[in-house]
Amino acid sequence: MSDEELAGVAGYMQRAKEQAMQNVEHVAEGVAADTLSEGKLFEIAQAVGDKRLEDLNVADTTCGYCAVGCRFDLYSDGEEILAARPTEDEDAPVNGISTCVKGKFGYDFVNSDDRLTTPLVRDENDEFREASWEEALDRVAEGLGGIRDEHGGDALSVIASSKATNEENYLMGKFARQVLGTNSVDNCNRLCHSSTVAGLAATYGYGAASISVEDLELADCILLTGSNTTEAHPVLATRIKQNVRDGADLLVFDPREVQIAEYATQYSRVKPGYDAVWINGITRYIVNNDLHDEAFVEERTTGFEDVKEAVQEFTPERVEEVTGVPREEIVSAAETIAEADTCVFGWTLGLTEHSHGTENVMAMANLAAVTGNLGKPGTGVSPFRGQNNVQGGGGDMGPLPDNFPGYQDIADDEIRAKFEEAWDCDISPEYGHYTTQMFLAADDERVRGMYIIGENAALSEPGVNHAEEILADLDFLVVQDLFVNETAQYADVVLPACSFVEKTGTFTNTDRTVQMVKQVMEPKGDSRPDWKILQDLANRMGRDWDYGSTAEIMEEVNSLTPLYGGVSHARVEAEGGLQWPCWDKDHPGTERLYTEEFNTDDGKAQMQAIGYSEPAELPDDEYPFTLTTGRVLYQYHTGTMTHREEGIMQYTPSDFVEIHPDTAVDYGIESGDMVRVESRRGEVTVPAQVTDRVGRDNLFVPIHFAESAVNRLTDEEHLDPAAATPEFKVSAVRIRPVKGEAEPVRRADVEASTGDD
Ligand SMILES: Nc1nc2c(c(=O)[nH]1)N[C@H]1C(S)=C(S)[C@@H](COP(=O)(O)OP(=O)(O)OC[C@H]3O[C@@H](n4cnc5c(=O)[nH]c(N)nc54)[C@H](O)[C@@H]3O)O[C@H]1N2
Ligand SMILES: Nc1nc2c(c(=O)[nH]1)N[C@H]1C(S)=C(S)[C@@H](COP(=O)(O)OP(=O)(O)OC[C@H]3O[C@@H](n4cnc5c(=O)[nH]c(N)nc54)[C@H](O)[C@@H]3O)O[C@H]1N2
Ligand code: SF4
Ligand SMILES: [Mo]
Repeated sequence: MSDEELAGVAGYMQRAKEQAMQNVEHVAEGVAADTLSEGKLFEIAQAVGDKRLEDLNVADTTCGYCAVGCRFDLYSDGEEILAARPTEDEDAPVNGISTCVKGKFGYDFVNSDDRLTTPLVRDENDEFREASWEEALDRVAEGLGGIRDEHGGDALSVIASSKATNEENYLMGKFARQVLGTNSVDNCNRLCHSSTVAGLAATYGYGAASISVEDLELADCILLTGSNTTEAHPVLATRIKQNVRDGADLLVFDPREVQIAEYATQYSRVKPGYDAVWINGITRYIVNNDLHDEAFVEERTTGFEDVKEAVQEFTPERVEEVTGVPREEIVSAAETIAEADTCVFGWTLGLTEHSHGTENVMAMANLAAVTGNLGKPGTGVSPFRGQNNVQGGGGDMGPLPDNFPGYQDIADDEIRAKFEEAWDCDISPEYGHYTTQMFLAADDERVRGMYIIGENAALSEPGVNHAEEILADLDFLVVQDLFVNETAQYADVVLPACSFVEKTGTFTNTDRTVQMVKQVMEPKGDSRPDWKILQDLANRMGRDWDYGSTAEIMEEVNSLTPLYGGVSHARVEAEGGLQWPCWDKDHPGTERLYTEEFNTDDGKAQMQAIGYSEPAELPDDEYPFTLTTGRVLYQYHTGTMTHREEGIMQYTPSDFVEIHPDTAVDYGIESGDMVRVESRRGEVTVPAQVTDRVGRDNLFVPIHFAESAVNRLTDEEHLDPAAATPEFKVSAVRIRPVKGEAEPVRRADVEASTGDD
């Protein structure tokens, strides 16, 4: 690099990155690692003179990685993303001047050499060749249209993308129903928080967080479970830690002693798969000792007596026996929650990715209701959502088999008639397939063609050995993505889409805030935003879509979706974000749900008696360990974005298996040794990370690498009965060391610190 370049912003970015990556290597994990404040690593004003800054494009936009919804200015010279700089506080309600390493530096994927820049079609030799948009779209129209005409729309499925904008997801749902004639449209929420959505909707009316992120700092007590907050939602973790430093209590229940546990007033190790048991145990202690909020229960809930009766079996002794949580810890957690004036209940996938996740969530919803912790500042339920736009694009916009936008039930005749009229088509009242069921339905050819947009199903679905066979056997598969990911390898046509830095629209974050996403670069090569691709395709398949911008699409959303009635681009822009429900253009948006009433027929929270179910697959002599799966800070899911970042790859070059030191001794395994992990469905080989973060009988493997695709091990058949979520968090497995070179496990060397950030 020349001196001149080094002096410019690109050089500065490069050096800042190198410095950041060195920091994370050398400073103990926790900190340099989890959130980076602006001042620490990047002073753009100091890096570029005003003159050069004028030559750059700048857009204030929203991060496209996770659902925290950090806001920052992105700088580009038109060729690449040069810098991300958090904006002023008032425009960045969640993050202020912080971001995590992904939002700050994770942009090399945009210009990566293997970025898809033209459409690809399969040729006569079964190889991909480049094609014009005309040819590729014709092939898709023929492929999907042919199946629709011969077998009916039900033979087609669409997987929509929670990476894409709200406006694009609205069109994905509309395309499925209007153009293809199928209700089988779903998205990654099914693999993630759909049991949260089902459980909260059943009890309170809305399947979403009731809080604003600010409540994490207002609460006197926070109960966190099944959430590796510092790695998966780093900026939220920082806010929680701040509150703990200011004196709040933090209770953490997790089978792994994740880093946030270091800050906890109480950490309890739970046996994976039995959460309803300890939650009901806490509720029992509270109601039996009259520690519940009687006035709230009386005025604002129904079902208390049923709940009280149902929890009686969960005595502290029983809870200890089933979950491994010592009885005193149930008592102390219950007392802490009851004594706190305000409490927030936070959770993530440890609670939901089970064959009975909805039950876990409903047990939690009962606990929040009996303690009256809803609708007031510093109280509420907070499922931390996953993908950047899974709340909005994956839920609110209705690319769902059972709901239109705004959670309007497709089986409701009046609602269906409204959409049939607006979209000028017939819509079946029968629910379509959930994502997990699409793959099962394809087995007997009930599904013959799929349109997969921005979802790497070949790695992220449960039981991918089977998913791969299904994808290979489909009559027609079209994939729309930034890369030829593992799923696209099975496609007949691959359409090149744009990433969030190349398009404009909105994302909705984990606390229901709709925020602007703004284009800062032209689409790479011949790639196109998802909404434009859908429009071209709809028009090729006989429709007449004529959207000039995503703002126009949002106007259509406003007219059909009461929750988003007043959410226009102009307002989101002017007000720096708007929280739904926002009923009309004069409505200010909703900071906190349920301040006055619940979204139920009688306005009360409808508590229901909840027992507990066992995980679908229990450990036995043959498969003695319980495997759980999840994430690490630096990597994002199947790696399409983060694997193209050199610094990140140096730091976390592969998946690994966390093994308890006693187990490691039993098997003669040391950190770095290669270990084969086998389930009844498949096997993967990964380096060992010996650590007491996991319990004696548990193992943990991340989900980030195709080479060790952990979903070869997971089970696709036992799904949550209400939400069809798979049991990603529990599989019975066995292990054996395999001979061969030991691999460096960079992350293994890094133990959590008690450092201050
Ligand atoms: N760096 C990074 N951040 C991300 C993502 C990413 O890929 N990388 N993905 C985003 C997405 S889409 C999502 S959904 C979120 C997920 O965010 P998290 O759910 O926090 O992420 P996981 O790593 O899946 O961790 C789940 C936690 O559940 C615990 N757990 C496992 N089994 C059980 C159980 O039976 N009971 C309980 N109580 N806990 C259990 C695990 O030990 C772990 O601490 O992260 C988002 N943020
Ligand atoms: N074992 C196990 N499996 C899991 C989980 C687990 O905890 N354990 N977690 C589950 C969860 S919570 C989730 S959310 C899923 C995640 O699974 P996926 O959603 O399949 O994972 P990603 O790698 O994020 O895939 C997103 C794809 O979208 C592309 N993309 C990015 N932006 C855009 C865009 O704007 N437009 C288009 N068209 N494409 C774009 C990316 O290149 C990538 O191929 O994994 C699930 N699978
Ligand atoms: S915490 Fe999430 S939204 Fe914020 S910068 Fe990191 S990945 Fe982006
Ligand atoms: Mo997710």
